[in-house]
Amino acid sequence: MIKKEMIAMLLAGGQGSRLGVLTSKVAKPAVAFGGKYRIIDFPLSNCINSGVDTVGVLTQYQPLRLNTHIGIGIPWDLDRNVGGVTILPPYEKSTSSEWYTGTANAIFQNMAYMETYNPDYVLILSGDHIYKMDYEVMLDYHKANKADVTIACMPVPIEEASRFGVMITDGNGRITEFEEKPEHPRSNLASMGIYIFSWKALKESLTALKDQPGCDFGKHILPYCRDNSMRLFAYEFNGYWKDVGTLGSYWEANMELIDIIPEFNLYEEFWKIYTKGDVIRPQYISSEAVIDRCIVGDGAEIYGEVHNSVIGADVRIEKGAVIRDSIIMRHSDVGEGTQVNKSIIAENVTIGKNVQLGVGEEVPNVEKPNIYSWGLVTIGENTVIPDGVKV
Ligand code: ADQ
Ligand code: ADP
Repeated sequence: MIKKEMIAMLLAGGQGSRLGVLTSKVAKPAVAFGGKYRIIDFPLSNCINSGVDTVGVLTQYQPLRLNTHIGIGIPWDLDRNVGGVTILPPYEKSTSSEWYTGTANAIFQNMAYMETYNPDYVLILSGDHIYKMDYEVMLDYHKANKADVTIACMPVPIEEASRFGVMITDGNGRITEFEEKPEHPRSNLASMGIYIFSWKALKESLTALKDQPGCDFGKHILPYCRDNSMRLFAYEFNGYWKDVGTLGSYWEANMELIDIIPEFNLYEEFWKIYTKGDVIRPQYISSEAVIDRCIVGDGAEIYGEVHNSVIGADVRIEKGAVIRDSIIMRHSDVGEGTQVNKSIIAENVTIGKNVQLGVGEEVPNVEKPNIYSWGLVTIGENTVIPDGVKV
């Protein structure tokens, strides 16, 4: 048997319904981010930068683009004879066949994959977070504590704590209480949904709860571990971390990239973020173009004005168009004289001439719930907006 000390299981199968039209045709981890990347690039790059070279990616919801993006893992140096990246969709087994009904159920259904590597530790990751983390340092902490489970965590504003799993620890980092998304949180120490399990603890808890419907780490597995006196430790992370699961946080995380000294820096050499690079021509900025505080992807052609925005690869912005505070993903066109304010435009969108986006009423817009949300205009992929439309 091939031995790997720690393998990673990357959960990438959730629907991501809170991202609305952005995820109607694509899994959340495959959503474009930062003008060049897709969200899953961050955990995958963290893996290789941390020396974790065996990663199972659990997919289920709309996996086509995700699969194409990951391929055999070349951009992340995860094309390996032993280990590397493996895409793990649900499959029929001799005794049962079911979809992944929850995060822990998805891992349980891939017991055979994990056993191939005879791991001492399993790192469980989410496919929808923007951050840089050295998982090896977290593993050292796990070992030093002789922990069964280590949960990466961060303090969050108490008003937001109910969106997360929250925990209470004793003076030594040992978790005494854990509650998944409590209505009235008693602590602001939030779980980042990143766990290291010792193999025995993982196998035991997954097996014990194998008949639990929709078995989920936060709701079922962690409470089981706590109730069975396992050693749960909190690993406090103090870098940048953002769960981009809502339109608001997705927009914000993109906008934070264009700060003059960004809190999250894509330009650091020592912790590179890798992505699949399309072979694409260089960008072209015309003499009438005005651009400030922007990220502009390869192959973009800019003839209009762009302020404070993240423009993806191969986006064309025509003369007289004015873009502000917006995200435009790759392969989209913005026509002459069009104004775009505080909008998120998905891939392959064609916007006609003299269109106005972001001038209408703010949220909630009952008539067009798919377009307005969190004060942002959101346009799903492959949309064509005719000349003169106002949204
Ligand atoms: P949530 O953010 O609500 O809470 P969840 O919806 O459980 O996370 O999804 C976690 C990851 O698993 C996502 O990447 C998702 O795509 C994937 N996923 C969901 N269902 C899946 C399935 N059936 N099959 C495969 N993959 C699936 C979690 C924790 C909280 C913690 C937050 C931090 O439960 O305790 O605070 O993450 O963001
Ligand atoms: P994920 O993004 O984790 O894959 P979903 O997007 O499917 O999961 O949503 C998770 C849960 O959050 C759903 O039950 C959804 O109803 C709920 N939710 C919806 N809108 C919001 C919101 N504005 N803030 C927090 N949670 C929300």
